[in-house]
Amino acid sequence: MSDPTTDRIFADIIQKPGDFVFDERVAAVFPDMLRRSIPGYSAIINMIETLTARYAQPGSNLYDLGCSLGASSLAMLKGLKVDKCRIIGIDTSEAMIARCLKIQSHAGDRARMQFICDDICKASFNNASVVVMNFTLQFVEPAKRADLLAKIAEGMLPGGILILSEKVKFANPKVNDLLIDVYHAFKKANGYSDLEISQKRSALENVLIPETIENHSQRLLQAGFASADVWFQCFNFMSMLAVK
Ligand code: GEK
Repeated sequence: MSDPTTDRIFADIIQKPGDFVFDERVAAVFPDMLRRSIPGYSAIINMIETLTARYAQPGSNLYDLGCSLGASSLAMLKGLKVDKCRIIGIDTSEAMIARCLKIQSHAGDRARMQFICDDICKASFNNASVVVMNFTLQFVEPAKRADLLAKIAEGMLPGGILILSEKVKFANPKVNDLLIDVYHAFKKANGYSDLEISQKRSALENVLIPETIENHSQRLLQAGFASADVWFQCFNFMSMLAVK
């Protein structure tokens, strides 16, 4: 029997293809899926710990938006060097939050962490020194992104940071095609078949809407951040640091 924590969701031909959803099947294999599908995922998680150590302010809130199983929340918890902070993870998927609560109940200083099932577009933010959106904004309807980022910026303390990681596209079609091509080679090297790669790509088509790095940085500045710069990039995946 195959390992139940290995991602085989798109391994067999799917007769009635539908949009990708964050359900129990996805939650059950999620760490394996992210590790094999996002170049640099574990490096980014490690840097969330490092950046939290540098930017978390005493008595402030730290938000993990689209927390899934709480990997970024746990990294923030590990990085915290100051007192009286709260880490608040929010995700709209009930399956993710249910599994997150089970996993993170073993995370030690549990009192500082809280996980909520909600849509981040409806949530409110205040007194925030560190906000993480690790591959979540790409799933938010494009028309709602500017308002969401402005609301986040408004809820942040001076000197606070937003870590925004996203799959991106490139304005130059040749560069775009090349980076998608090498990304697919990365997935193949991680054991995904051509069928898995193409079926997942179709399922994400209407769900994950990437934008260019320029779009992201301009919108972050308009939202009220003083600066917004890329600190990590691998192929068509990147992470930005926006300082309030
Ligand atoms: C990690 N950050 O491991 N409100 C709340 N959650 C949402 C919304 C929304 N409007 N839209 C999507 N999500 C994690 C990984 S995964 C990335 C994040 C990926 C949630 C969705 O339910 C899913 O759990 C998460 O955003 C995206 O560091 O699968 O590529």
